[in-house]
Amino acid sequence: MKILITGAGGQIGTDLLPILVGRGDDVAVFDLAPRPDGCPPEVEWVRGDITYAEELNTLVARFRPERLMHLAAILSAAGESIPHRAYRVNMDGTRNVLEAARLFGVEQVFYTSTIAVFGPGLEAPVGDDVPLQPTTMYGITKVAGELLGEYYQTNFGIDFRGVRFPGLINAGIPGGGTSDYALFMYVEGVRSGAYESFCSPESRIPFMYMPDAVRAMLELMEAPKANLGRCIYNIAAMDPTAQAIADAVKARLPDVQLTFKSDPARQAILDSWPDALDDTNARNDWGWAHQYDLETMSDDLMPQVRALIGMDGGEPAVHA
Ligand code: AKB
Repeated sequence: MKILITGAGGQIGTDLLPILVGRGDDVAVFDLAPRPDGCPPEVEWVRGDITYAEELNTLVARFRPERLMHLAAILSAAGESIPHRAYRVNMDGTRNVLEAARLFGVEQVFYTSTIAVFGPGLEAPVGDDVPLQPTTMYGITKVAGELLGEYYQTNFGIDFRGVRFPGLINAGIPGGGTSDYALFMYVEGVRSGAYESFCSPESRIPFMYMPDAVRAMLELMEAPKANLGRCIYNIAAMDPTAQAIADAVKARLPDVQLTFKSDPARQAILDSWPDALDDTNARNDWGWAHQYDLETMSDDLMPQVRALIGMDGGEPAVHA
């Protein structure tokens, strides 16, 4: 399968690329960032700006992907500090991807949506079909992307599908999200023995371990269209408080100092998101089932973080 991925230099792409290459896909990447160390040599890496349609179109016209996975986006915390850029990247970027798919006959566009499409005051667990009233630029642009993709499916026959990701955790450094405190507890905990989370210990949002997140993308991508009752699905795995995550880290790193100092801006973003998601539709339509909870994730993740930082004595990969 020929697959073009936008924004694959970020947190998801780092784990996704080797899996796609490993299963025999022919993969190209379109990203503003340079090719990172460790990118599989089979992947064609093209640097370009998603807000310029011509740059993307040139690659799509040449590579002729059957699928386009659209990961490029500015996340929630970064989006609040540069809202106009977030609007441009997330809105124009998504339109350019869908338009490239229409112009060059790409069969499927996979969209990475987020819990940030939801706004405050929803009773958990929050289902797929509640009113979407986000209060961040990131959330607003992701709602628009969901709707635009459905428009392209209805009017131009593009097979548009995607998931609303919770906060994602892996052994790396994420780029500009508000859910990042969870990952930093593991990475900074190992690297420097201490981390001060920018939220209150009671903060609770949905989270998912990256191997589950990548598997969700692959399973939904391959699911028969006839089974899918909708384009965009909530998916869920765990919904620990920040304190519960700190406890899981401390159980594996007893000397670590994990403290909390709530930053009003980032706390407000977290408080606007749901505590937990209802992912019944994903489970019923395409058999979604998470494998990792907080404990099994922590057992699997901690040795990877140690290998990345402690034993190598190196710095973790920084994703744009
Ligand atoms: C963020 O924190 O902005 C992202 C997300 C929840 O979509 N990780």
